[in-house]
Amino acid sequence: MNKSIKPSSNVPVGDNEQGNGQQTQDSPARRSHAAVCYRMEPSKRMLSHNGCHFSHLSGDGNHMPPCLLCNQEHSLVELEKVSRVALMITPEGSGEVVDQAWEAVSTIRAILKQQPVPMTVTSQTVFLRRAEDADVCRKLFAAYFGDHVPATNFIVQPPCGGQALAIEAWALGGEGVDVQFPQPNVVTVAYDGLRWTQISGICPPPSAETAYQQAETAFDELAARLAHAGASFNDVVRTWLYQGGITEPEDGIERYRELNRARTDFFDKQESLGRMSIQRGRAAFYPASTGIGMAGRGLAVSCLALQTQRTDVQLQPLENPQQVPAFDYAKSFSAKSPKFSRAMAVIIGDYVTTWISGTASIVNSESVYLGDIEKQTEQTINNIERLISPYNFERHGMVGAGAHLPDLAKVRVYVKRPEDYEKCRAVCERRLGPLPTIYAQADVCRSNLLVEIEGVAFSKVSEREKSSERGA
Ligand code: 3EB
Repeated sequence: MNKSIKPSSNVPVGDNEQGNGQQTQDSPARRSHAAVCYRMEPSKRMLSHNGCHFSHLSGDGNHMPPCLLCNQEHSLVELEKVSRVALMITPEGSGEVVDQAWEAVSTIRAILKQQPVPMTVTSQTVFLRRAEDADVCRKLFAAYFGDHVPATNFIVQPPCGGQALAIEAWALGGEGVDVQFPQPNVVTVAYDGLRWTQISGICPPPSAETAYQQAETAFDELAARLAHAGASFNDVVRTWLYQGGITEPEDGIERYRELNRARTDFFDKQESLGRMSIQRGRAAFYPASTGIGMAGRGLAVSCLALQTQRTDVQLQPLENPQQVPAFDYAKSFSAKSPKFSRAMAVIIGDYVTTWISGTASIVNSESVYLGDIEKQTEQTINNIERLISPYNFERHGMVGAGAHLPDLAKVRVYVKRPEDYEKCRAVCERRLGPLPTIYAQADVCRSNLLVEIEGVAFSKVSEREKSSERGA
């Protein structure tokens, strides 16, 4: 526990105080600006030790004027000495692309500025309405971030609200955090004996023509960058694969099936080179993943790896008891099955981070509730709830761990048909409560799936279970 990273509960937030612990409270310069300087409240504050919520700081919580910048949603996660912010930013949506991008970046900046410790944006995913708009965003990021551009994935998935873009950004800061930018689109984060590597924006060149070649080239490039960063596929906990024309045939075979064939071949090759051990204990160990469509015919991939020597760190892939593991899907779905786990739990001491793969309305191996967006959304959320439940963790041998829907820090909701957005969102809001979310239009890898949801949950190993373990 470290006091300096926690928002001080004794800072009054009134009409003329911003309550930003980063600066001295009584600085005259700040006072003169305070009237236009509003705190943007997090949607969620998670794992906080002091139980201090901004709603306490702002009295009855209703003094807050409407946000001056974007429609912003963010979660604050405090993991002992390190704080993370997950930001899901959707601009208001009317201006030029560059204006919307500035609006989003300014909002991210304002939210990070109000944190009590300096924060670094390590990765971002930019959901674009049009592929051509990536260049404008790239220039803006270069100007704003300089040598520290986060690992960035541009994906052509129009935000459902009609905006030119939306941005998911992850930032962190705190005592002993070391962030490096060794190569473009490669960011490493080290603290407390943990080393995370985020690699993004791997887009095969146009010379990689077929879906198979694109996937092969992208995975090879990921492996090369991992190696450059001193890591390997053995350390990868999460992958994201955005594929243009995912359900379109190519020489008579669906592009997603070709991607699965290339991924299987790649993992086999990595294993034969000793860079990946797929069989760990009695179970298969595949990263959690999202495999989803985007506009165009390209492919964009990213991954997250974790390296550590710590003995109190455990990686646990999770399967859903109500779903056939994707890697065991029958050949009728894909000649080479999709090699991913339903989720990856990363247990660090008492803290559990659960990366939830893209999850859809699938029971056993079958898509269910065909044509019904509301029921598909419900089933998808039920699948997530069951997947991350303490019961499911226990089934995987981890007693006292597990999470519930309120432990989600953010989700992305991929909606296939724009006209389903409002209905889908109503179900999500009812089931998930206030939660930073981006809704984007994307084809799901089976043409009968209308929605897919991915997310991250943060939870703690229960004290009761630990003490009973100690007592045993
Ligand atoms: C499914 O359950 C839906 O190919 O990496 C979800 C998550 C899906 C990841 C992937 C595919 C992938 O089969 C599709």
